[in-house]
Amino acid sequence: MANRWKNTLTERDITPEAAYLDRRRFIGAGIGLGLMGLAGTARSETLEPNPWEDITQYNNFYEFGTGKDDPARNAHTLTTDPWTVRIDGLVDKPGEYAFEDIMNAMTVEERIYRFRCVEAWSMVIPWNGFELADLLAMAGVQSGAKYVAFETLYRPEEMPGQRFPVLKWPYVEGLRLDEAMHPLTIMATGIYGKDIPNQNGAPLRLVVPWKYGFKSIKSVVRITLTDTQPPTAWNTALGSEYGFYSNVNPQVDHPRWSQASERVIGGGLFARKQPTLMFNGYEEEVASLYAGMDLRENY
Ligand SMILES: Nc1nc2c(c(=O)[nH]1)N[C@H]1C(S)=C(S)[C@@H](COP(=O)(O)O)O[C@H]1N2
Ligand SMILES: [Mo]
Repeated sequence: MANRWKNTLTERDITPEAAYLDRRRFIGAGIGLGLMGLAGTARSETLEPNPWEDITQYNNFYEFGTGKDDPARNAHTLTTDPWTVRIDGLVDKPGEYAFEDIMNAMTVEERIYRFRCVEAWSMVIPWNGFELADLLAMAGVQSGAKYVAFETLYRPEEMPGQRFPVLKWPYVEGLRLDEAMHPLTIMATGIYGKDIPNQNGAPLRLVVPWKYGFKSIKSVVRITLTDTQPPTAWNTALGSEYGFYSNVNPQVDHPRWSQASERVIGGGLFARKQPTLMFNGYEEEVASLYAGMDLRENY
């Protein structure tokens, strides 16, 4: 897959994945930790990314069907060029931003993040993307803004799942402004240095690594700054099970299953289980956002 956007190019466009993984081990040895910045690697452990196949063949993207392999099979129908993102609400410069213009203004970097679905499975994904805070700064956040609302494309001709009322379409999500501005929160445009595949939310999707995967809304076409908490797709569908915050929390179980551990994707039938970490391992970075809050109440 060729890169469409010049500044999404990384060294891995010319480096085979195997060499890339070697470099990761090198970094794990303690050299180049500075590179990782806030990418959650302050913890001593080194994250080993899942292979490309895991990340792009096992997906949740209900606009293309509810089976894990449906998105990979069906998402080729999605047209991602041209693409615009409407940024509106409480911003100084509302408007339709062309994806190319966004990419030219943003600095794309690599973030290797844990990714934990509310269904109790997880992967490690090497995203390429930019901080959401930088995009919001470009639009100029006004002082009255308290929340950020996100919306996925609604295009049933290309998204066959939208012909069925599985969720209320379009898929919507939301963050508190401080969560949206946190440096760990990114808009991802690539994986392993390649353009993000359609099934993973091309051409740009949110990634909030300390929250359950469904908060990381795909194929975003609209971002709205508001002063009231916006509705979210899964909360609207089943509010008793999916809250607005949806922070990864091994101590607060889903009403129908435990969140204490997770199945690591890969490894087939003998898939490994591992304990789930508070805030998905990003506690040091984000716990202060929720100081004094009852996380059981605010699930
Ligand atoms: N628009 C949209 N965004 C979505 C979803 C979806 O169905 N539609 N699924 C969510 C869920 S439940 C998860 S776990 C992640 C999966 O992302 P991945 O397929 O890139 O791993 O996307 C999230 N974003
Ligand atoms: Mo999920």
